[in-house]
Amino acid sequence: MSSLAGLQKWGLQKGDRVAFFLSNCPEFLIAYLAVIRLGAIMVPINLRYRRLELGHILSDCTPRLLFTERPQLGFLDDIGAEKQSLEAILLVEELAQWQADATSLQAPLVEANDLALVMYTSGTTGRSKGAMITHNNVITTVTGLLAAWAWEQNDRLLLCLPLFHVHGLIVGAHCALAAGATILLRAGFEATKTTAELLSGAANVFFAVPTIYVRLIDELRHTANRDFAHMRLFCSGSAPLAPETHTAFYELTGHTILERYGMTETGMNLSNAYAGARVAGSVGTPLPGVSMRIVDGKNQDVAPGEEGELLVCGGNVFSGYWLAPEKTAASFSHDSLGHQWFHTGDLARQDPQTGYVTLLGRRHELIISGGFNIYPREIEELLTTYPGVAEAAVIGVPHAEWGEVPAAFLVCTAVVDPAELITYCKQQLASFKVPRQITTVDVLPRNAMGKLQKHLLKA
Ligand code: MLC
Ligand code: AMP
Repeated sequence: MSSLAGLQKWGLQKGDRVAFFLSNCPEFLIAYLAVIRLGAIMVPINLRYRRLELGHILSDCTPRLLFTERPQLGFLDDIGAEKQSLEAILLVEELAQWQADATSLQAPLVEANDLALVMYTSGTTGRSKGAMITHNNVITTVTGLLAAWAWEQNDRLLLCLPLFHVHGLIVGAHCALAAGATILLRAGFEATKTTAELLSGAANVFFAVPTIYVRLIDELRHTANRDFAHMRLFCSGSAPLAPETHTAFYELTGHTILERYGMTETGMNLSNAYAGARVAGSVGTPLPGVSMRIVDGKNQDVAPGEEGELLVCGGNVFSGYWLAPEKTAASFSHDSLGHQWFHTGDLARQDPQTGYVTLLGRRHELIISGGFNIYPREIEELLTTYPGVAEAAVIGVPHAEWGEVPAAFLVCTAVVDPAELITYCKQQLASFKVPRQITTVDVLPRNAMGKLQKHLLKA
């Protein structure tokens, strides 16, 4: 009996979308592999998403099927017409009932440029965009990482990152599967439990976001046994790893974290060396199959060592945004040889001697909190729907554990109770997007053109 045959028997076809709103569990991976083997497209949804985000994603990618679990059903009840494309909801508890005899299976031909995933990523316009990721994109990232990080069949990856993002799914699960390695899949990260498991010797590879390393360091400061001699690799990515975290982790464990840099749209782009230098504050050099440039505002290459926007090109780069050709066109430029370069929005500088790249910030207003992306515009739009809020500006403020958290500045025409406003936001948006600070101001700082001067709010 197989899930692949079960999904085909149900009628799942090449090009159909299947949304996953599910915690980490083996069934997630089993169903995911079945979906993409049938040429259907998996759409993972962040489990913390609520009414606004869920409604948008379901109405945008119009999935026929949703794979979820009982505790999430209540959040789906909050959504109306936006989920009307759904023909069935498959509960993880019922996956076994969906299996069918594999002898009747006729898996279609799935080609390199067919879509495997549409992954929603925060949008500058307030609504998230679906990044269309092909089988070839996944393969390019995976083959690059297998070579660059010396994956082996006897590796054991402790995977606590969510499977609904590139880091957990592609860097973690796909690489381990492709290497024929073992995945110790966990529902999430818990400092005490995860530390104990890492010390137990069960795993030898660990991937995390910087917030997790900050919490591990806190935990290790009052742990007597810090013997990690069995560990082969600790990696960090998805947000900037503070050099202090890099150093503190080395001092406590004797391991130098390998930092790498990627994006939903591009998979993995750059990495520090596995066998060579792992430089704190740097994301290293391009992975196999990835080319990079650093350009100025006129799209001209900057002089070596100068700052500019990082562009990438290669088989890892996605094929565009779902149903959004204009947004796709705006994110690429072409060089004289006809190569397509994706504009990452990340500002970078490359060391002329070593070739190592340092990320310096972002061109857009993206806030990264604990490895999750937040675009201020989405929160600002919601805040101004609240009675009494006339204008809203959201910025990221530094935070020791999360890296950054959102803070809101409001211009109000009536008295607004911050606690009630926060409750209102939590009903509609993932709680990590809810502003941690709310400040009421008479006016928002604007320039002569009326454009908001967010840097003045930061000051
Ligand atoms: C949870 N909370 C967060 C948060 N995660 N707040 C800010 N930022 C976050 N990232 C809040 C919850 O909303 C909740 O608030 C409270 O913390 C407790 O929730 P929790 O579920 O118990 O949190 P916890 O399990 O401790 O989660 C922390 C975490 C998690 C660091 C383990 O955020 C996480 O798994 N981050 C990894 C994200 C990731 O994989 N990103 C990769 C993107 S891919 P309240 O108010 O409800 O109590 C990518 C490309 C690349 O970027 O390069 O990899
Ligand atoms: P996402 O859209 O969630 O895939 O997030 C991609 C963004 O995360 C990138 O554009 C970077 O801004 C950021 N990012 C990923 N890895 C790193 C890293 N190692 N250091 C700094 N920023 C990172």
